[in-house]
Amino acid sequence: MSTLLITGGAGFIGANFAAYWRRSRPADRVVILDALTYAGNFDSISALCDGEYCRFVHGDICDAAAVQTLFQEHDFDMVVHFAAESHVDRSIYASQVFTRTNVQGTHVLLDAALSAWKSSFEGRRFHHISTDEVFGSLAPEEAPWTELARYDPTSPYAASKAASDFLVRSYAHTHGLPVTITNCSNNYGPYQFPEKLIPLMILNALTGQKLPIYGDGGNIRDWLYVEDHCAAIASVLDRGRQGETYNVGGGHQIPNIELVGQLCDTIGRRFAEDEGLAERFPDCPAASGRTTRSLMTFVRDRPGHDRRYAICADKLAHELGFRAGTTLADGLARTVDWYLANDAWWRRIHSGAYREWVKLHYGTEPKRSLASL
Ligand code: NAD
Ligand code: TDX
Repeated sequence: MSTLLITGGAGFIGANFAAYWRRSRPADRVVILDALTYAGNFDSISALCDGEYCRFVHGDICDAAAVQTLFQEHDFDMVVHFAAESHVDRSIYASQVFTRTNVQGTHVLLDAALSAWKSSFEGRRFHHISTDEVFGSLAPEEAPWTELARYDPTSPYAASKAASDFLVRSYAHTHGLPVTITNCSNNYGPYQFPEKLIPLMILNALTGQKLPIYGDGGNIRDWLYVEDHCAAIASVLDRGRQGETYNVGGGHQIPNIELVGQLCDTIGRRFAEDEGLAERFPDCPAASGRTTRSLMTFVRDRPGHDRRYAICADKLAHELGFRAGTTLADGLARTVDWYLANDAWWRRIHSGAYREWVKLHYGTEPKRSLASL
């Protein structure tokens, strides 16, 4: 039986990971530490938090005193560190908070782990969740990044994640802290905050709003279904070598414009199969038999927009026997189905931040706020 600290467990991937761990390791104890920023959502984890096997702590990873107290109260075997500011666009417009949370917050956690575990590192692990964005941008003909690719972050977000990765590695090298790092590609699935491409497109489509494609829509991402990512992290926690970095990719590279088209077609199929959806989402073009693709709109490009990300996940496959198994078609269908079935989750999301974000990008308010739908 282990005790885990999951930071950022009320966010998208952290909440999925907490659920995955509770399902697969019911005897373990989990403490979720989350500041509940705009991206955190207690609704995503409330069903898991029974107070005994899973406890929620509302707190800031930058608060060194609170973090150290938490390490004294719980004898953590593992830290799985997700907490971060995670949205590239936000880091373009206001990046200071990215340095604070992603760099300083990671530093605070490393110090707390080092201090709590210094008598013996036996059975301990600090696992840091990083991103493929630390490697920069690939040209069309370039091979996917391996773990040996040079760090070349281009956005303030990616730079803050790269800095946090270097801090984690430095604690392993200098102090012998037992760490592992995973650098994953773009995740998608249930509970993702609707500022990221896939949930934004699904919810805009359902509510009849424009589907904003940045630039020419030719930017390529490598999509990883979140449950595959959770299983990959578990395999690294179980069998990964200390001090190592593992890339996690979905193996599905696709230009944004094609991805959004596939999402529109998936939504269209669901409306054709279920007449009740037209009543629930009357503003969606599919409710009146039209294609949702009609909402696709080219908008001003993201400054410094990375052209292509692609991950080589062979090390994870060869060393730990894990490869992501969800096909893109299946993952997108499951994701669309989740947002269709869980509109109570997304309708309750605080609308202020979302409205502000939409205004920043389109210069107009959304037709209706998500909260009032
Ligand atoms: P998210 O934005 O959905 O969630 C982040 C969570 O961290 C939120 O619950 C938020 O409240 C919490 N948080 C933020 N600042 C905090 C602080 N100071 N103290 C405590 N909690 C705080 O992010 P996500 O998409 O779930 O990403 C999780 C991790 O995975 C991040 O480290 C991110 O860099 C990395 N990552 C994400 C993706 C992706 O596609 N989403 C891809 C690669 C890597
Ligand atoms: O409205 C949009 N229109 C659009 O064309 C949005 C929100 C995005 N895009 C494009 C930009 C990217 O090319 O879609 C692609 C994906 O965008 P995001 O969802 O913002 O993800 P990205 O910038 O690729 O970063 C993501 O992957 C790596 C996560 O947000 C990061 O946390 C992770 O580290």
